[in-house]
Amino acid sequence: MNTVVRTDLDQLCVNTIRTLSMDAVQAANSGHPGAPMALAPVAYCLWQQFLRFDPQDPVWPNRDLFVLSAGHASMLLYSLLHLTGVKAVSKDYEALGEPSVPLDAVKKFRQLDSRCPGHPEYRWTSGVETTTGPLGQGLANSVGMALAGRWQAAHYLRPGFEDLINFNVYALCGDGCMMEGISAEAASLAGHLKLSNLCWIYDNNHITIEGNTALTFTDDVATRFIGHGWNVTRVGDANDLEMLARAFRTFLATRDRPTLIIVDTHIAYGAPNKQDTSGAHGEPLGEDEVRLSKRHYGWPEDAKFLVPDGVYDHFRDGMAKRGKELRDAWFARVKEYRAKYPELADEFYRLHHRQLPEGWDKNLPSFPADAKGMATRDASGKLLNAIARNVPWMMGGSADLGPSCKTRLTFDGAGEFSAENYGGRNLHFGIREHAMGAVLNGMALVKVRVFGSTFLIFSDYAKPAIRLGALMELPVIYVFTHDSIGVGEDGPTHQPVEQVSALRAIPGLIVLRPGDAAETAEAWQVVMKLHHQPAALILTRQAVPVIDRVKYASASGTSRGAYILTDAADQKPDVLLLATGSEVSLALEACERLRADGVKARVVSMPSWELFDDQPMEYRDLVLPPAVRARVSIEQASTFGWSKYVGDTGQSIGMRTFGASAPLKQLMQKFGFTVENVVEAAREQIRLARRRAER
Ligand SMILES: Cc1ncc(C[n+]2csc(CCOP(=O)(O)OP(=O)(O)O)c2C)c(N)n1
Ligand SMILES: [Mg+2]
Repeated sequence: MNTVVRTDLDQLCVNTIRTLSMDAVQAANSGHPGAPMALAPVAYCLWQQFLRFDPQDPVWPNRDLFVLSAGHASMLLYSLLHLTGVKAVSKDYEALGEPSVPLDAVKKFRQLDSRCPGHPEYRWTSGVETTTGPLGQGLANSVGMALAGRWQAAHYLRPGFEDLINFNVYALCGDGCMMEGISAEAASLAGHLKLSNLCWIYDNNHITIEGNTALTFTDDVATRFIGHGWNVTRVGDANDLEMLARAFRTFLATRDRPTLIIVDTHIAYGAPNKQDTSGAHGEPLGEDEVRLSKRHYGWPEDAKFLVPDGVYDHFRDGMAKRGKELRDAWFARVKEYRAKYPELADEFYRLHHRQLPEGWDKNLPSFPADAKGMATRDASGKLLNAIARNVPWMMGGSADLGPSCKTRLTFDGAGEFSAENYGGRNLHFGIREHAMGAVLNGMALVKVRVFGSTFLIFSDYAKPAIRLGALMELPVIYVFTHDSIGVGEDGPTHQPVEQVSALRAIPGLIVLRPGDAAETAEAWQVVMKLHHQPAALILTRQAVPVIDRVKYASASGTSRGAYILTDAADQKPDVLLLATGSEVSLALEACERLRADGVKARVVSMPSWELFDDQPMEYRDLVLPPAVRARVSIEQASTFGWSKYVGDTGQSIGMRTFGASAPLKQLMQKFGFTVENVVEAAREQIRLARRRAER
């Protein structure tokens, strides 16, 4: 059989998605064919009939968003991006004219530099709205997108322009997403916030990698979501386009809560030996099974990457035509809006281009020297409030620790975001750190400026999302407070040890642990200017001295990651003391003690390794002269990684065990964060260096 059996165009398009996916996985000899084969009609129905998306302009701000949370089914998305002719977009959000996913890219699925990598990657393939693969993340991203959509509508819409921001968010997920805890956090939050612009579609195929879900997952998913406050509907046959359309219409008609559509599917639908088996999950079907499946679809068995006549046209005349009309009409409306509300329109433009408003840094507090000092979390709270007041589209919140992390926006009009007030800028994530991270990513993907906070120790609970934010290059700001054993009596469960190292190990994440209030002010200005990098501010619970900037160097060196805070009189130090955060003032004290004894010491404040590593070599060598090998680092965290700066002969004063529950002073003694200990380490370093020089 070598010709396509003529069925209706809908079926032809569905089968094209299926066969493209099968062929790509087979050619790569790697990937997941089963889910695309099963979900082709679901995705087809949604895209062709409902999704408001213009392939010519895949970044049009009011487009509907499609999230493939089951990222392993990436070929489903690539097939759609290819068949609908989605155009590539530049870094500056300009359409380039060339296709995002040419057929050649599909043929090179999973190969180096192909626009079709193993899992969908935002930023790399235009039309991919978020990076997915780690299951459940996409679902929580979609909640952030829907939430940010509601905020944008509440903030920007004016009478007569109610339809300007009304995009919907669709997320497609599988059993894996449903099992991951993050989906429960995200669903709970979305239900609570009544996000009726959110629709999840559950690929209920009863199969995961190890076999049937009878092994692991017998939840009554419908009941669970009803419990979360969702509208739940069901489609008993994934191949029934009419039933699917009805379900989507039900979603569109539901105005008071999110919708879950449970679709009963058959993984690898049409593959005679692999359908309904986990064998169709993580490996190619095999040439023979591909052929047999094609036969089942009425497809030419030997054709590969075949797009039959009429398929491109059908998408062009359906989804693409509708999308373009909607998009053009929207831009016409924006023109009218701009004429009437130029300031709001300007804001909206800046928001969508990740720009800051004029005067975003006006009226920032400054912090005079103060030996008694101030916790860096307190300084941060003041700065955040001053900045957010100047940046109308900046918002965020905490996983129930806002009062402790000082991330509440307290100025007039900031407001509380809730189902009754979508215009509020204080978000309340509840005790859901993991979802918070992924929701922040989703919000950043629709371009609002976001921050989130919790105790540093609980950054672990958000880590998978922080990592994906870094991978996606999203400018999410994390405020992590209670940053060390300095939290004292709460004890080792709440005292971070390895968290800073772990965050520093994430490529692209800017970690900043400022040493006092003034460095905190500089740090906030650094992170606000980041457009494509997430950042983590690591802040103290306890007061630390506000350093005398007349006696010592200005905090402006913070933006270079590390700077000389005080130096030997002849600028030829015998020993370098490197410190971050609360240990900077300890280093200064030790330095003064050493100086009183005639020892030439230099203190380097080192709030950010990443920023410092980015400096030219001349600057790095100026701050840390290679010839000076007597070096001591002081940081109340794991010493992991410090050898990069102190060298293999230097000493790191840090944490090598978990902490303990006790008042702060006792902990400092116990773990060696005392002036005496730093002085002794410095002297020992100098002794060792001299001995080496003599050899
Ligand atoms: C957080 C996370 N854990 C594990 C995996 C590895 N993994 C990829 S797909 C999959 C099974 C998913 O099953 P399901 O969502 O039902 O997809 P289906 O096999 O039905 O397509 C697993 C365990 C992953 N991608 N992410
Ligand atoms: Mg499954």
